[in-house]
Amino acid sequence: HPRLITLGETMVLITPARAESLAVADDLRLHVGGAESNVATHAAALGVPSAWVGAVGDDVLGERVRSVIARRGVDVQWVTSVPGAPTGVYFKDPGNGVLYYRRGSAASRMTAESVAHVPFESADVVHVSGITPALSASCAALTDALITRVGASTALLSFDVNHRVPLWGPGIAAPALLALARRADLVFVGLDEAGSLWGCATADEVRTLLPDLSRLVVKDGAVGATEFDGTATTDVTTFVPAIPTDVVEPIGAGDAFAAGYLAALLADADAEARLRAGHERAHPVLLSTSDFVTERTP
Ligand code: KDG
Repeated sequence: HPRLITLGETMVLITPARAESLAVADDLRLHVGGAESNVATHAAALGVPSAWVGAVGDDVLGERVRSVIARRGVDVQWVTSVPGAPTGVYFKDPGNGVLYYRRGSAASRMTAESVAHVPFESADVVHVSGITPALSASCAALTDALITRVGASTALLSFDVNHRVPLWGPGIAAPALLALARRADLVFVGLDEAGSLWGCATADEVRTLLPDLSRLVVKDGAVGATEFDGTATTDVTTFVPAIPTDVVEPIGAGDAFAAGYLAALLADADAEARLRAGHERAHPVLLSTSDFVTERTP
């Protein structure tokens, strides 16, 4: 049985071969990426038996997504192929964010029914993110149903807020993502996104918005990460500074952080070790233009 099951969209990723803008790059590389399969990939590399659940097109790109994730040691047995719907694609423009070609993708057609057979309840941790509810109405319903399903089991529901601005209409993300976060067992959120979504200026202010959550991790980029463990009335707060880094590209680092943290949590590490494991996993990703590089010299 996988100890960690993640669910979300994984896409074909196109990046310039060198660290230059898509506006001028002639040589491109084809990768595979997606926040939740990135988490499963990093966790598997850390020795945690991990599965990723998603849907891909019934096409060569879908086959590529599935086989690349499998080759990284992640269990893909519950990944489905959707006839007639494309595999999502995104481009990464180094230093300038992402461009999505994913509307109507196979993953956007996932439903609660399409994952009914996946044994989420037998995992220790089920990890989802705030990207999935933004993909389509059926994916929003799926996220809602999955949180209810996992909430009724012994598995821990881990939620990374992962606010992806281009996927949401104005004013919709803030209440939707807050409502989902309140129902999780563990939430990861960047202080920057908590600021833009909910107007929070400090980790304590995020905690005030999520008072009943048993565990909250607020990541403040180059400064460090804070974990709140307990409830707002009996809280243990732990802060671990980030590893000093000349950041090349932040995309994907949050996924690595979550995986490092979750692997440590599954190994019964204490709060300080959990946060340290997150930083240590994120560090090489921050020094790279890839979502999932684990070892690399800048
Ligand atoms: O966390 C990194 C992700 O943002 C990236 O891999 C693309 O999954 C992706 C998304 O939906 O933004």
